[in-house]
Amino acid sequence: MRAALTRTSLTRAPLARVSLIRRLFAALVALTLVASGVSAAAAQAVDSRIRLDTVGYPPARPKRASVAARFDEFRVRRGPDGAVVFAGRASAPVRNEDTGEDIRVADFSALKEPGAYFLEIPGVGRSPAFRVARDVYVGPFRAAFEAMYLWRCGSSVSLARGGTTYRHDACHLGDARLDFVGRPGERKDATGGWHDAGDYNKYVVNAGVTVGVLLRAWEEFGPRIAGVALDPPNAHARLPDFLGEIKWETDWLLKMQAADGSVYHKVSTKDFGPAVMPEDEQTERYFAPWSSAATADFAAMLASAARAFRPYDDAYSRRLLAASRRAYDFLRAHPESRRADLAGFTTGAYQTDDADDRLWAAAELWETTGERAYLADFERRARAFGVKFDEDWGWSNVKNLGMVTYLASRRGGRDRALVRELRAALVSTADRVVATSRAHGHARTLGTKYYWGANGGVVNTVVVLQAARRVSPKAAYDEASLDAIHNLFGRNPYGRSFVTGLGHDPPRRPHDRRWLGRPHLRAWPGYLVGGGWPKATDWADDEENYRVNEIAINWNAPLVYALAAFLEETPPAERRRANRRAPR
Ligand code: 9MR
Ligand code: 9MR
Ligand code: ZN
Repeated sequence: MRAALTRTSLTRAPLARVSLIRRLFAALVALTLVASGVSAAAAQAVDSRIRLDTVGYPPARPKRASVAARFDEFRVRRGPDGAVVFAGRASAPVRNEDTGEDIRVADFSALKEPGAYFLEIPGVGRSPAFRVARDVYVGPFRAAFEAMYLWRCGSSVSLARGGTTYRHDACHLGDARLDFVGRPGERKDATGGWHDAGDYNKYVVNAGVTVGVLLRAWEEFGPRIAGVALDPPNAHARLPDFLGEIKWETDWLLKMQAADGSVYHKVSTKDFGPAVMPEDEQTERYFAPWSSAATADFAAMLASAARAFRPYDDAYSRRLLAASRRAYDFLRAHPESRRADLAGFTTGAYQTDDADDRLWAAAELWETTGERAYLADFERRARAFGVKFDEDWGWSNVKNLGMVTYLASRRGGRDRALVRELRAALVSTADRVVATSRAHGHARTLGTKYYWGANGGVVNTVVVLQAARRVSPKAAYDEASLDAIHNLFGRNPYGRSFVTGLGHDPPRRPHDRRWLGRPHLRAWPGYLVGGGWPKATDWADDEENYRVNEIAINWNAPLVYALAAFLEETPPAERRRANRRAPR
């Protein structure tokens, strides 16, 4: 395996390779174990009671499996030859409320040698194969981020992975009509951007948290991200690939602003459309009236993007900042929270009060411009919120993004007392996440909270944990961050990965119109599904069940963020190699 870790495996999606290696590997394991006298039945049965990260672990980090069965001893065997490389004992049982199971932990953190392995527990079975490698999350990072490209609207997309080409033709080139915004019969250009989810509509509020989290990843882990070659490479090579993809969204966002500075809430069909490829959706799509949350999120995203793009494209950066300021000025003249009038629509609503969105906008505009009026606005709003961070947050609550930007700032002029209080609030929030994760049978950072899209919430906790690590560098914050990833890749009640194309037995039928109702079409790779709710065990890999098995941009973005945080496990020399692009 080590020898196979060449530039190619670091830079190209390892999906094909991994599945081929897995198959070879499974065959080998079976043969070797039979030959060495291990009972074939015990050796071959992957048992879903043994739950671990089926993608794998960075060598130096903790490694734990949750086992929903009674056992005393476990072994770790090396994939290729079946050799026992580690043996350990079960922890005392903990009650897992989610599933009503007693969970015992198998801790194999001491195993640090890179390789491919599986756990074997006499009397229970074996785990799926997993890797230990410094670059273990490079491929998943690429897949989760390239999934954003595959969501592009307004152009054709095409990506070859694992012997399959995922493609569609240019779609929704008529976006969009202005009938609901006072100009019946007229049309204005709103092409581009990413589809929201399993539906093809485009919602500014949900773009907000998505772009916000992706730009946080860039701000915090930019140099590491830049070391990973991504598809598609930025066409003009003026931008890092990562920013090139984000520009696809910000270009669209610029088209969502009205002349008065307000921002339209969405572009959408009136009702959810049929299960056809995007280019075959022929129903008219409309601008929806403005909302103050969309306008504030727009101001926040574009101010943040102006910072990210400044070193590469100053003119574009200035254009983004000017649009952001116009949105903010509009909001100052309209201080009340205003929901969009969505009377004409039955598609996604994304309605939310705007106090957190306005706070976020003020923080980003201040960080980008250094102007005191934005700072004063942010600080007043932060106090009004009671100086707090939230463990659980998302599209309807983005104040963490503003708070994190303010705390991470190197600008002078901040209110020292507020900085101190916010730091303390951040650390205590992160400590609660750590405690929650430690008390949970599957080390889930959201504990026993389940709701629509909660898998996205699990990785959103990583943004808080990483911010806390910068204030107070405790190992526990990285550990809990990794626990969030491990939970989504298989340390969960199913022992399965929740991300298409990655890890063991991933979702094959998420709710998405690109393959819905056409069972011969394979689900596209790199997508995180929403997950079971109201109970942990309510997930089903059922394409009709959009409540638990849809995919969405705001769930993939924090997955990208979390994986980006651990690209650091790739040492600099390998990162430099990864920088050189391998042939397609
Ligand atoms: O497919 C839609 C999905 O993208 C949304 O998240 C979901 C909830 O808003 O709604 C789905 O559309 C369903 C609609 O609400 C009711 N009729 C069946 C649709 C699923 O095909
Ligand atoms: O993620 C959204 C979730 O918080 C809401 O409870 C749910 C119902 O309103 O809608 C989810 O968002 C969907 C959106 O409305 C339409 N596109 C698909 C989104 C993910 O299911
Ligand atoms: Zn489209």
